[in-house]
Amino acid sequence: MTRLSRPTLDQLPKAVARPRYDRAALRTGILHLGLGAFCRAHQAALTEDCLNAGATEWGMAAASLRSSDTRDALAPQDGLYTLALRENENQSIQVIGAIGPMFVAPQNPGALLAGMSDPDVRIVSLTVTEKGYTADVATGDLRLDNRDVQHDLAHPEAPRTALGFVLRALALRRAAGTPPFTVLSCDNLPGNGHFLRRALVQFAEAADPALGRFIADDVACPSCMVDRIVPATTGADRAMVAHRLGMQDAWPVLAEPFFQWVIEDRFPSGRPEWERSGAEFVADVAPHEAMKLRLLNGAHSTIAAMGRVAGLATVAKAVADPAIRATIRACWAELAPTIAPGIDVAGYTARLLARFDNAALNHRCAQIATDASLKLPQRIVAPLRELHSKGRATPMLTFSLAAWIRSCQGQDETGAAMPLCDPQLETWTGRPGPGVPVDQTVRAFAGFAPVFGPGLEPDLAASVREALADMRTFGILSAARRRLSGAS
Ligand code: CS2
Repeated sequence: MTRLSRPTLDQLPKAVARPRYDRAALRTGILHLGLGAFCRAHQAALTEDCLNAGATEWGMAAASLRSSDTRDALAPQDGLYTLALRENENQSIQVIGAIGPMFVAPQNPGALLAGMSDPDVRIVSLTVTEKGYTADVATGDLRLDNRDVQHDLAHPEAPRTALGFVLRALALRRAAGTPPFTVLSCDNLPGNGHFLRRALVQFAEAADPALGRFIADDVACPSCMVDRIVPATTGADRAMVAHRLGMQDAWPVLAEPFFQWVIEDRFPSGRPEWERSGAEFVADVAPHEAMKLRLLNGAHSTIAAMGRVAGLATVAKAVADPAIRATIRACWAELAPTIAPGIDVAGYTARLLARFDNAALNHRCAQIATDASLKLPQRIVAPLRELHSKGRATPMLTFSLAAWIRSCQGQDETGAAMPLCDPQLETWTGRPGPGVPVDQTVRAFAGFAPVFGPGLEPDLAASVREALADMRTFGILSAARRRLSGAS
């Protein structure tokens, strides 16, 4: 079968949208770290609109920080790939050309650094997931005990971490008299720009205090809230896309049509007009970010834990279960007072449920459960503590924590294996096994600092304990129903 690539573009069916600009004339204005599905369905898709509108100075380059899989799949396609947007039976399909040069950091760190030092590059954006920041999500401090951070401090010329690359490239630009790029975090972290900046400055200070001052004074790290549900691509998705294109695409991306990108407008070296395709530029991202992290991502983590334990593999299947649906609604009701006034929580959550119901997405609970211990602090624990300090009842948020603990215990309720996919938890030597009594289990988890910092408050821990005991006795769905009805 023909393969998608520059020479085969004009053999695509007429209905398939494709780049309307001359790709050879693009300059690389953005270098993106983290060549995953999310960036290809979100930042690159919005940048594509700018390129189609003639802003040829904003072409993208992208780098994988770990594996070469995506680059290997896309290089024979000249970086072209398909974005299929699906909502139940509706589908639109587009070939995106925004990404030109691609790097695989571990294969050739010098090439990536050279790319980042190019004066044309004015933005370095990141989707490297929570753990990619090598910082403690609960405190925001750089993990100086991380082996890769230590490596980068000792060998700055060949970094391994995202922050190591950013730092080295900024140092090289400074030495060459090239203005710094703006560093744009696009990960689901609270105050992602501040979070990134703090870790970056700490990193720089550990290497060279003058570099630390330069980063603190002269490098902009705007925050932004990104949103689009982008499940991992499956073989069935590839087959569907091949059918629609009449040719093969080794790594298409599937996503929902909905997206949001709310960005703090602080780009001293310029930026694309992303507002052209619906991004919003604001002075303060925090309220939007809290809304999204707590209501969307928080619900996602609860759905993922409950769905996995109950043996419901996807978000759509899990939220079709009345007990899980009611749990999510109850969590939203508990969280509502933590959301800024002026935000239409009822409208937003109604839309969220419709998005979760999108059966065409096949969004797997196991995907969301990955690295849960790095996600819960900002999604569940922070708002829970806020509510607790105001004396508010939070029975379903503590239930969600119990569901997470239950989901870390190896086997689901159908008896199937439930692997952890959370390296931070896997290496925790104090992690209680599945047979350990509820009391001891909750005591151990409540003392797990990366999630709970100094420890979970005793009354909250008691509430988690009751929920976990119920889950063990009645099963997770009955335990949810009992809790919702006030029976436990
Ligand atoms: C999800 C997010 O995997 C996860 O943790 O909650 O990737 C979520 O789908 C996106 O943030 C939606 O914008």
